[in-house]
Amino acid sequence: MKITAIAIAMAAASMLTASCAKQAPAEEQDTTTSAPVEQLRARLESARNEGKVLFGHHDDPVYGHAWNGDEGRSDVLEVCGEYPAVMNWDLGGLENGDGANLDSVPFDRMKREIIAQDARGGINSFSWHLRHPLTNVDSWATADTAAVSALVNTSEGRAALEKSVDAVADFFLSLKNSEGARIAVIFRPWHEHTGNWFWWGSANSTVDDYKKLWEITRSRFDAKGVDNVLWAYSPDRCNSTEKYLERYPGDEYVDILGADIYHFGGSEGTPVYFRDALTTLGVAAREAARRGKLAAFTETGCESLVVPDWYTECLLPIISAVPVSYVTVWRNAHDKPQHFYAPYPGHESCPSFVEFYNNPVTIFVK
Ligand code: BMA
Repeated sequence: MKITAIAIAMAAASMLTASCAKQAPAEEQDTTTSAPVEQLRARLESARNEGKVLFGHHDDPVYGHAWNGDEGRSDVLEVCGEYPAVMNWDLGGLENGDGANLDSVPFDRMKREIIAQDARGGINSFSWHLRHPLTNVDSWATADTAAVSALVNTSEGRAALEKSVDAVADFFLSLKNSEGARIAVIFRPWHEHTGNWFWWGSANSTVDDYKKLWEITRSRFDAKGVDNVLWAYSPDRCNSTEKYLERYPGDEYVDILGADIYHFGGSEGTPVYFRDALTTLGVAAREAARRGKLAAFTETGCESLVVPDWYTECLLPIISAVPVSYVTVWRNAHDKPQHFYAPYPGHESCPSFVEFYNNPVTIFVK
């Protein structure tokens, strides 16, 4: 199985290197005086141009496998000695004024960790599993096929959506470093919309209505003067360029072309994971190069690391083959023992992870 997977990766890699030549930035960025968001863009471009990939982990320093809320901890740090370069956070709950997000991470703690991650030279990225602004059902409630239309095509819905979006915009505006400068971040709204597990998924939204979600989100951010966000577009697996771009809101809305693709089915699932990740990320990287944008593997993972050498045998070949600037794996839940995507001390996947960490392709926070 392993040999098959590697053979697929090698074949796809040679195909991809032929078609996704790494691009030089259009012009040299002055990273000392440019706006924080341009400095962030330049960092991601330079990682790509050097053939390197920043490693990220969701909710990394606030909880992990069998611990919650401690200070100064991180499963990644405890396994390899360094924090991830990218920390992903989820803003679900912020739209309702909750004190903690949907996974019980207090927003004040999150903010402290965002500032700390920025201060140590790291990057912060955000997903948003929001509740429906009109009906208040959670992101996974898919029964209402008019869920998106009601928000973007009625004045009542639009007002509710704008209120939710404004809460996120205000949160980003409030992220400042110790010198009072805004911290640049990556925002990845309306993600995995090509699937059907969120109320903004393709079964519950026309193409035009989905694009309106982006337009309204962006117009509220612009109205509030949010200038510290890079926008990431992240469908689920797509088997063609047409599928990938079907709901793409437009170059004026997107800075990073991503994809969220998980490894299912243990070793048996490895060839499918390689095929889907390489195909979808191949499209993302090609389109990013063509449009002068960045590409990223915005979400991935193999739950429970049931393939113990997953980091070196699966993830590393993929991110080495496609010019993505960063890769983010999902969370290590503290209250669900099987729900983890990064190793924790003592887990059998640690040697593979440490090898991944030591590989010259990967970048952690230092
Ligand atoms: C899912 C799982 C859930 C979690 C949700 C939002 O993938 O991790 O346990 O509540 O994401 O973060």
